[in-house]
This record gives sequence, structure tokens and C-alpha cells, in this order.
Amino acid sequence: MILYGRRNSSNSAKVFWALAEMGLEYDLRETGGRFGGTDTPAYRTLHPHGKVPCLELAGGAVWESHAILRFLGGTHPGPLWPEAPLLRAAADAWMDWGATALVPPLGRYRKAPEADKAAHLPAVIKAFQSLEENLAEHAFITGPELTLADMSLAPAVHRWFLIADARPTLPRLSAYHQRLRNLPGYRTHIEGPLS
Ligand SMILES: N[C@@H](CCC(=O)N[C@@H](CS)C(=O)NCC(=O)O)C(=O)O
Repeated sequence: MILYGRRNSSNSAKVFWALAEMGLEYDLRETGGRFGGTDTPAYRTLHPHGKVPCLELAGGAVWESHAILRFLGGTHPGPLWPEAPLLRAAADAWMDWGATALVPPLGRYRKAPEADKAAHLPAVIKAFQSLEENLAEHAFITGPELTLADMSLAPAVHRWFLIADARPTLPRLSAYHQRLRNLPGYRTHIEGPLS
């Protein structure tokens, strides 16, 4: 397998963590950001939108970080992407929710000029409060075990704690963050490389 990505890309980081957790070997081609390489015709045949990450295998390529996570979960069955349909659906739902409801407001906040950041913060807080309310029952987001859903949410959780502006204390989120920080894969692939 060849993985095109970069360590400081949040979407690549989830895939690095999943590959490590599954014990899979791959050849990393540093791509995107300062490495460039996403605009070449050859790369566009692998990833039609010229983004990272992208996973190339004999016979084809998979792009979109969550599609890659699901592909890896499907080809290497295990607890990270449970086979029981309801458990799998829960993991899928949290992955989709993260991508559509949690990351977009956080991205708008992070990209805003310093003077405009405050205007974007309430939407970020609202999304993380939703996460807080759903962290009541389990150690991880879908149950007692770590799944691909936790990996997909991890970069955003890490970045919540980097927000310098005043924000509410969310005790369950703090406890969840600490549980993630106890995992070597989180420390290596999320906390270390992502700002
Ligand atoms: N929804 C896509 C987003 C991909 C994306 O926007 N990736 C960023 C890095 S996190 C990117 O390629 N940025 C341009 C670059 O690195 O050159 C996914 O989850 O894979």
C-alpha cells in the first residue's frame, strides 16, 4: 500500500493512526502542503480532487479519509470497525457527524483572522457541547472500545483543547481527551504532529 499524505494534516493523521493500530505496513509518499505533488495529472488519476490522504493499492486508489478508514476496517476486520450492523452504523454515524457538524465550524474558527475569531466561537462551542452530551455513557464515543469513529473525531478533540479563547469546561470531553491521550497512537499520530 502507498499512502499519500503528510503528518501535520488532520485527515491524514486519522489514517496514520488507523494503519498503526491495525499493524499495517505502508509506503508513505509525503504529499500536500509544503510537499506539493497534488496537482500533477498522475496524482489526479488517484485522487480526483487533489487532496490528501489517498491510499493506493494494486488495482486502484481510495480517497476521502473516512472512506479510507472504512476500507481498512473492511479489509482488516476487527473491533475498530465492528461487524455487528448496529455497532457499525453507530461508528459510521459519528464519523459522518464529525465531518459534517463538528469539523466545519472548527475549521471556520481556525481559519478566521484573529479579529473575527470570536464571532465563530459560539458555533464551535455548540458542536462540542453536543459531543459532551453524548460522552456520558461510554469510555469511547460508541461504547467501551476504541473504534474508527474515535480516530475520526480525534483531530478535532485535540484542537478544541488548543483554542486559546475562553470556552466552557466540558468535563466529559476532558475525561475522553485524557483517555485518548493515554493511547500511544493518539500521542504519536494526533497530538504530536497536529497544531
Ligand atoms: N474530506 C477530505 C478532506 C481532504 C482535505 O481537505 N485534506 C487537506 C489536508 S487535511 C488537503 O489536502 N489540503 C491541501 C494540501 O495538503 O495540499 C478528507 O477527509 O479526506
